[in-house]
Amino acid sequence: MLKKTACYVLLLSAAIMAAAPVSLVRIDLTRLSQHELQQLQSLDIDIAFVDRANSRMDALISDQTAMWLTEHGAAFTSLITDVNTYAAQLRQSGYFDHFRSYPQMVSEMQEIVASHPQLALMQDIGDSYLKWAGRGGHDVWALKISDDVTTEDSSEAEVLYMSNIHAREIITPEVLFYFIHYLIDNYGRDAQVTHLIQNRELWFIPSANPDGHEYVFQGDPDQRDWYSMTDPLWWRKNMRDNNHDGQFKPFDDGVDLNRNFGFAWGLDNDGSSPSEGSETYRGPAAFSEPESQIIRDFVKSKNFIISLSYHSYGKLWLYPWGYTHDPLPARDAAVFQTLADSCTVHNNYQPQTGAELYLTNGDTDDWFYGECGIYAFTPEVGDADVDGFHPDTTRILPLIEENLPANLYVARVAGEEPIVHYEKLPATLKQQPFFDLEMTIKKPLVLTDSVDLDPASFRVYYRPENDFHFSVAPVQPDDSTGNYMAEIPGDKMHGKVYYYAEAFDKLGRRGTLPLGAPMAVDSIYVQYPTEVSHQARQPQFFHLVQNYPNPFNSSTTISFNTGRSARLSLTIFDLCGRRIQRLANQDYDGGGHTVVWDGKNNLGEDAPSGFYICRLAGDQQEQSIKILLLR
Ligand code: 0X9
Ligand code: ZN
Repeated sequence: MLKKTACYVLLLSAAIMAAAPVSLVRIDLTRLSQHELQQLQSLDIDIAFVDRANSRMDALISDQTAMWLTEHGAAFTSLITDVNTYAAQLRQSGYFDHFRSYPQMVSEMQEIVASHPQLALMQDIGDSYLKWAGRGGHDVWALKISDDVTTEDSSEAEVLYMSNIHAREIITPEVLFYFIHYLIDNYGRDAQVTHLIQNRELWFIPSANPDGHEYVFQGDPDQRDWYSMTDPLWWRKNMRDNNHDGQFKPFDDGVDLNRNFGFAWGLDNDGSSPSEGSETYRGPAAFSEPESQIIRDFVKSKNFIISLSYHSYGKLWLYPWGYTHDPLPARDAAVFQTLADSCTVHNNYQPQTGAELYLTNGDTDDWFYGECGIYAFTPEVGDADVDGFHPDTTRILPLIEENLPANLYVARVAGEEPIVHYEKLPATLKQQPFFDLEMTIKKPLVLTDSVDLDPASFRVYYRPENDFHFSVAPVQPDDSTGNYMAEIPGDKMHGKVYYYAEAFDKLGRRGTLPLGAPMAVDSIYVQYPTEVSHQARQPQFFHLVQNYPNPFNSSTTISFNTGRSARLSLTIFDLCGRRIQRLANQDYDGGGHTVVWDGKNNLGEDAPSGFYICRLAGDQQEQSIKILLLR
């Protein structure tokens, strides 16, 4: 009898702990002891976001957990007092109209493929859990974007963009669709996009968890009320029938797909849960789930260099390891840090390892990197203080747009060789005639193999803060050290100076340091305005005259004089440093010359109105003028 009572009490307490979450709260963890933190962890609450720096976290909690927190003196504030009322209001307000349902995602991909069959194709990469189980469900679709898209070109670097592995993170497919449209719409118009589509194979899996996404979207059409269930708006996992009772029940079912991958899977119960009802249930085995198997097999069939798996929220840019605080091998740590730094230049997300956020095991990044050697990142979209899972409709576009530069950047850098290693200049310098930048031909960060450098291609680009045009400084071998040297002229410089180094390998592949320059650059701060008289080290032998007419509408004439015969190139750039048109690259005799620009880009299309930089360059000297095109 006594035994029976004990058993009953145990069951009761388990039921209390499993009570449905009713509110989203922000918990101040500073007042909890280590022991209480462990206890809190064993309550297995649904964590939405952790802010380590400020010792706080957002979590969906039941009334019982709220009582426990109060009893233990943990301060918490309600972000959403009643998650079900909130969900009902959201559904009623038409909030979901601002996001794509899974059928919408699929039909939109089909439309893109139908209208751009050369650039886009769709691949059915497998069945979701519910489809596999014969209970409805979905095909999981991947979209590929590349020129000549039906041909697999092994020389083109492959990049994977994925989102929505967690059902409720509905902003994440929007980030991908915006980028997909940006690529398709700008092909043949924007030089960078055209280059990427011609030289990369970009793959997208907009929803890695379509069953879960539909559950979030549709709600529970049968209005069932299992133990006063939480609205499906808050669902995170897939739809696996854990207890094989033939139906989906939110309390018992679902696997956290981001704990089901096969690297260090189930290493311990902190990084994932063995309990079926837990929000971080890792499943009965590594890759037990159709969705994670699909991604595993798809990734194995490709050769991805970089991957992004979008989540929300927290403004983070995470990378391995997630399962341990052990550092990565030094070379890879440097690559991850450099890539993450550059990805976060524009969105200001915090780059850090997954483990620095909290330990997990079985997440995608660890398997992608640990098993496949992919530079795998998990961006967390959205500001914890402003957005949460459901940003205001006015915030949706900014959140999407802030990730466009990183999406473009990883596409670009996946096929580039970061091949120059340079000694960073100190942050602040007193004025000197020249700042010497020393470089070695090292390969500290190699994304792909086989680098055969062309030392003649070494360049350093620099610009003052208030001028978008980069000037170039040649890089010369320094025979005494075996290194290479460049000189950034110090005269006329004050304030901030931005610079980066560039080199090409013998296949013509470009590498820069920092990676992704000119978007990512280093900077020095020049302390004093110049007092140093100009010390020209290079003989000036040509002179570029302002174009006429300027501004111009249909064509303009560019004139220059050269004091001796020389090989010169004349190139038009836009203000972002992208090459628009090469007007000349030939030998010129000494004397006066003219070249006409008809305002077209290198695809023969009209360049849009705006300022352009016209650069005349020889091997010893270069000079630029600014041109204004008005249509
Ligand atoms: O916990 C997750 O799966 C991800 N965060 S989320 O709030 N979107 O659920 C982060 C996974 C990153 N990896 C590690 N933290 N180890
Ligand atoms: Zn997530």
